[in-house]
Amino acid sequence: MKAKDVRWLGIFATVAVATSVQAQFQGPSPYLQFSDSPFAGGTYQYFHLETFEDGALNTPGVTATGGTVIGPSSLTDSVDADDGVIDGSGTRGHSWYSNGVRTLRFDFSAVALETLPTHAGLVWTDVGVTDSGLGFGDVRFEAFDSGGLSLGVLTGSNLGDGAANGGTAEDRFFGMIHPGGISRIEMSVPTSSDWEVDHLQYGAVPEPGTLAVLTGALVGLAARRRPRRR
Ligand SMILES: [Ca+2]
Ligand SMILES: [Ca+2]
Ligand SMILES: [Ca+2]
Repeated sequence: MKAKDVRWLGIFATVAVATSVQAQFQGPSPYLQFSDSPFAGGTYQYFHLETFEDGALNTPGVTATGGTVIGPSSLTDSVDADDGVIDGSGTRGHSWYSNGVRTLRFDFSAVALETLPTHAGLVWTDVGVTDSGLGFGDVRFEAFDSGGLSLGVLTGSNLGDGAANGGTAEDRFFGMIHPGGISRIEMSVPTSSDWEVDHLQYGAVPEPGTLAVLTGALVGLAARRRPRRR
């Protein structure tokens, strides 16, 4: 490729990157099963859904800071469908319990996954004891780009059902779509260290804008390189 062509390709690539950085929050939205996810039905290079039903956080390329798996109990608040029946209860499933912290953090590995997720989210399922009482609290979801910079905060105000018994009507999905990649997500309940999440999910799709512009650039270069007839 000629130096001039490389320069043009660089310009096209810069335009492509500039059009691919928009961050788009999803939710908070009701969630009883995976098909309620705004990410369901998409086409992905990879997609992982961690339901915790095997008793572990073991989907690839993710590391948690804070929290632990809890299994079936009268206080467990799994996503409703995980116990096999949508019946308004998540007590017979597994979830990820805050276990004494107010912020749960999930880091994604670009090495293990080959490319950072463009889609990442999870479901807030419960708050128990809070600073001011039982069963209601604000929920804060934050996502970070490939350089570790915040992409913003999505807040759910006063979520909950006033109880700590596995009811599922108040469960809410929080997520982020960022074509430039997501290196980490965090969820917090600023007034409680007694709460649960479930259905951690993340996947990557090719950036259509980048592909379209780069394809256009390559087609343009091919046309320019075609030998001319005299
Ligand atoms: Ca259920
Ligand atoms: Ca579960
Ligand atoms: Ca719940």
